[in-house]
Amino acid sequence: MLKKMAAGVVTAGLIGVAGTAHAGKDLDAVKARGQLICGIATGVAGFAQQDDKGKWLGLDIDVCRAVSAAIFGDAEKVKYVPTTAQQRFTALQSGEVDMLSRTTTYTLTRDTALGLEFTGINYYDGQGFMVPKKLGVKSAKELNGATVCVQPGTTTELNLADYFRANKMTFKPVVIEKVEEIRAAFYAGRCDVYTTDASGLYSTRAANTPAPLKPDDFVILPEIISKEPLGPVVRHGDNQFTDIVRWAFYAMVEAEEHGITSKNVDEMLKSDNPSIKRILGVTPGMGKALGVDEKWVYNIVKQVGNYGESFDRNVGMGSQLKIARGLNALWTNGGLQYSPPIR
Ligand SMILES: N[C@@H](CCC(=O)N[C@@H](CS)C(=O)NCC(=O)O)C(=O)O
Repeated sequence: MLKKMAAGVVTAGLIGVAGTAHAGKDLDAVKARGQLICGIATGVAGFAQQDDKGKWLGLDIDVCRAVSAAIFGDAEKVKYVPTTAQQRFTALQSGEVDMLSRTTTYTLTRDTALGLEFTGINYYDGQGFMVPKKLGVKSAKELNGATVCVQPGTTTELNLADYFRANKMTFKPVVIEKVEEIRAAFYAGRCDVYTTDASGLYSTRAANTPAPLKPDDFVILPEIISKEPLGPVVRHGDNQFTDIVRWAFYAMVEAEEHGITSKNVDEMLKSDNPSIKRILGVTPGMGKALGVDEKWVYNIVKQVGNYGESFDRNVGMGSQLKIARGLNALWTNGGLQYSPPIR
């Protein structure tokens, strides 16, 4: 009895201090509008691409859908706004979009001086180089004097300069903002090398090589010259909205770790495992703490899938990209994907 009372006092105390979740201005605006506005890439197969009916699909799209499912119980309440690398931060800062989920690298300056907040890492990446096979280049160290296609407003541009300087090599940049134009320039031979995140190179090679060229005519060099942790971003100023974006993604990772999938999630509602009961809201509390419905994780997993399902379908073995899990495997399988506990 004494123990029970003590526990009750502690719980009440916590709620007293933190209060139940109050919606901030960004979350209020999303709710009032009945729609989340998600800033995405303009077209990167596997991450953000439109199918023949105009529906957006991809690993980054699934993060937007998860946030929508957490807030509205419906993954479809999203308006997608394509942004170039150059435009993306202004779009977020100005309020044109509520969040970005767009192959965006988490860096200190973006997370601070730009007034933004990264909420997680949905794809651990690194920058690479792609060249036509016929050039016979085997290593990035052989690229002295090369003409390099690069997108402005990216970490890519900065790493490129650092890498060539550090290796005492020179290069001629061909800077092009629009991704379809940079691809066209590369495939037309206007530059010897295309550099971007390795995921972007795999995606471009698999999905955008124009006939009669074949993906196999191009090689991605072995050097990965940077860390590119890609993740969702929000503006500073609405901590509850930030929390929802953060935990909507973590929920996908946590669900994978616990073996909860879009196929078995209804079955899992009957599980005796206390963690699973908490995650799926059978034992209430997590939804209340986050200020969303107790079924938030159920809705995410049922409608979007867990992280592994999303990875496989969009960029992994179930997709045309066939990217290995690598660093994006769960920590339990030797990778870096790790969700703090949902408790
Ligand atoms: N991760 C880097 C590069 C981001 C980036 O823009 N990558 C390109 C290549 S995959 C892209 O997403 N382009 C699509 C577009 O511009 O719509 C950064 O955050 O600066």
